[in-house]
Amino acid sequence: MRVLVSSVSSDSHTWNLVFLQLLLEEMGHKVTNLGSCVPDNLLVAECLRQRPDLVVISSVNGHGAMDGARMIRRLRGEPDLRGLRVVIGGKLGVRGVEATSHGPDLMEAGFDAVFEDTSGIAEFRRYLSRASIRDLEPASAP
Ligand code: B12
Repeated sequence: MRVLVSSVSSDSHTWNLVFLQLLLEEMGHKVTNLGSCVPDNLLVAECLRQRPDLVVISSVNGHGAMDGARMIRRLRGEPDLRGLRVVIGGKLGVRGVEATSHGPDLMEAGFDAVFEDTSGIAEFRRYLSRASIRDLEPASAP
């Protein structure tokens, strides 16, 4: 798959993005990494320009749930991006392991999947394997 990796607008951390890029490349995917502090409008413009198969959003500064919800609503507002697969993960709030899950709200806002830091990376790997298999299926498959 062609995968776009990005952070949200407020988040300046970068090693999370490098980690995800390496993981995805090791799994055979082609990655464009937009880096940290990506404004919503830039992400939307790059999605329209590159038409990736999957967008992976990462945030660890604690504002990911808030920034992510705003960003995905903006992205889903573009008619051409309504069907684009977009997932988010990382340390999405400021309450750490005590936090209630941000998953339901972020799914409601428009993400296809949410991978909170506490759930580890195995679930994300499984999701990627399933997503890749689906992309290989012919369009007419039942
Ligand atoms: C290095 C670091 C910094 C560096 C970043 C340098 C750089 N070039 O990236 C600097 C000093 C700049 C920094 C700044 C800040 N930081 Co900082 N930083 C860290 C630190 C020590 C390590 C982060 C790191 O690089 N980890 C290595 C990467 C590979 O791992 P990771 O980020 O944890 O990501 C993993 C998972 O989260 C997961 N993951 C992440 N994204 C995704 C996405 C998907 C889809 C999936 C499946 C998984 C996934 O996979 C990764 C690998 O396991 C952490 C504390 C810690 N020990 O984690 C704090 C930490 C992330 N920082 C924190 C904070 C608060 C800040 C600041 C806001 C501090 C401040 N008051 O200024 C600022 C951020 C400002 C901003 N605008 O964003 C907090 C966040 C708190 C929270 N979320 O509840 C942390 C957790 C420290 C703490 N315990 O309080 N930071």
